[in-house]
Amino acid sequence: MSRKMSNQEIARLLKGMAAAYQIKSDQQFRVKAYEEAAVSVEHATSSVKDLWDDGKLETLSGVGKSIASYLDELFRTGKVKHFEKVMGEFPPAMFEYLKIPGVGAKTAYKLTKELKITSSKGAINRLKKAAKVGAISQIKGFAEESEKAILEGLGEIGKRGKEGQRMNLPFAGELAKEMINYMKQCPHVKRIDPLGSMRRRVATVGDLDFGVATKKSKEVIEHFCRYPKIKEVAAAGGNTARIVTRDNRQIDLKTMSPNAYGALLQHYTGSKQHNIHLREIAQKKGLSLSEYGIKMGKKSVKKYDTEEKFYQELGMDWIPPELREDTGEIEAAQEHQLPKLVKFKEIKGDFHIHSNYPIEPSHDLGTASIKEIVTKARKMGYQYVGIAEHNPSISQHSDKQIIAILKRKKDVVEQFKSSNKKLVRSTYLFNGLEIDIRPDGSLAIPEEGFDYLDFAVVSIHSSFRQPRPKATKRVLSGLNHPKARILGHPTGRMIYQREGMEFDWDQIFDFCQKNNKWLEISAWPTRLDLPDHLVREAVKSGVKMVVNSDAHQLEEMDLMEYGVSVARRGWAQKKDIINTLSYNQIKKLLC
Ligand code: DGT
Ligand code: CA
Ligand code: CA
Ligand code: ZN
Repeated sequence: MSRKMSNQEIARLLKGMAAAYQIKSDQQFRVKAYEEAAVSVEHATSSVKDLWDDGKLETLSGVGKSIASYLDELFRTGKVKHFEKVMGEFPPAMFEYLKIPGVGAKTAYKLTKELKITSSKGAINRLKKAAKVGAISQIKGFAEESEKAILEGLGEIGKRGKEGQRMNLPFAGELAKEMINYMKQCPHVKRIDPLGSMRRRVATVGDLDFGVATKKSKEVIEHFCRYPKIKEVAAAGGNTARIVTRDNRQIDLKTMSPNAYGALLQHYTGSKQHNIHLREIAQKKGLSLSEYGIKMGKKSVKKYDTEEKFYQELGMDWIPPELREDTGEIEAAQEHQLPKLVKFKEIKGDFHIHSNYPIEPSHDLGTASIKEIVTKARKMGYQYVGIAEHNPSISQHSDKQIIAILKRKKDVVEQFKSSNKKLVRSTYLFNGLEIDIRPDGSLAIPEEGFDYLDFAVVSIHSSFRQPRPKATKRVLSGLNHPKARILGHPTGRMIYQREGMEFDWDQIFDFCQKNNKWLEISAWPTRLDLPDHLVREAVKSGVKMVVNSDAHQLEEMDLMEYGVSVARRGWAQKKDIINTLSYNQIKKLLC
């Protein structure tokens, strides 16, 4: 196959199969199997193709044997004969319409039939036109509301881009904080927690979910439905409500009395796969699980105020939400072998901050001064901070000029340190640089320039499409310089914009481990790179990582917490993360 299929594309294919079966016949078990496989692929923390490469397709818990064999065919040959046969019976436009939020199999099919649209090319545009002239509400069984819904859905497609409207974790996190602050104004809210993918700190979040412990469900729900940024209440009643905000973000909220809150937390944190596995374990013990608690045979439901007690009842330790993806955490909890995950408060510094020092780079400069950065770092409780601006642009400077710029920057830093002794004694300043690894593996500053640096972050910012062996060599060559300690945003992925580069990770891990090089976990919202599944591989290989904010503005230093989330989802402990070391330990490693 010429190009790697993304999980999203594979999931779409599987959803297409589910839809085809739904219309073709009433084989509900097939529909369900494909739908479950699609969800499992969509939520997978690794690339499915990578799993297949490693012979680990079976670790995807929602993918059964027969679908796995079809995926095998897909990766080997680029297509699946059986899929083509089943889906080939339907107009290709139908599968385009399935991408519209709120449009299911039957509606999609009916639209193609009634509007006589078959080709997938231009299918969406033709549907838009039809909706605008009111042709959809003329279809039997379609009301004006469905026309409006489809128009809305179509509008969303545009905004979502190709990949769907999931939010980046840091964005969702800030939204969640706003909601929590708002909900806390209601005196009946005893406790509020983000649930679902937000609580699991997945790199992208579909919708926000919250749980509230309260004895006054009605009042809490009412308060929720009065959220100032609301566009509409999509549903409300009993102990649950769903709203849509003016910027089209869906938020779910569920309430529970405090004495049963533990089960609610557990149930709606998910993941779905984690919960399915837990349910199987419970069933074997004759227990059934729900958001209300645990039912023992014919007895009434037992309630749990905390999640710890809930998990304990099932014979296991409490599992940090970040690990709840059914990738071995349940087994580890049963054996009391869960890792002690790294915490945000253990982070003692940040090595990737762009200051506004006029270094004349070809990429973007930061906006904060060195003094602002060090002061902010101190406020955050850091023992040290590293500035790492982009290197001076090589197209606009001679080697001599670059050396002069770097020398001047070092002088400025030294001067700053001597005139701010007290500040620097509490939060030490390292003078670094983020240097491009050029396509041939060379670094974008002359050798003499390194004399004026404490350390370098080396990163790829161009030519992302090199073949794997060449890309691997490029990285190893870039990391080879003694001052190059950190590989910045290693895969170069941009969430929903660019897939990560493909390297021979074993070689890179091995090199880093032997030469004391550190892989960055960038907290930058569209990067979150290394991605969590690679963090986990790195941990297994004994590679050290460093969590950095890559801040270009002062407030962005606060993104650090999301980088730590990525580390935690990768099962990283304090010992795996280099910037949990104290200043004295770090100093020895850097000099
Ligand atoms: P997202 O929103 O796509 O990023 O992913 P989640 O994991 O937040 O999924 P969501 O919002 O559909 O549901 C929240 C959690 O609730 C999910 O992780 C598992 C749990 N859950 C328990 N029972 C159900 C159920 O019947 N349906 C769904 N969709 N989720 C359930
Ligand atoms: Ca959610
Ligand atoms: Ca939800
Ligand atoms: Zn960069």
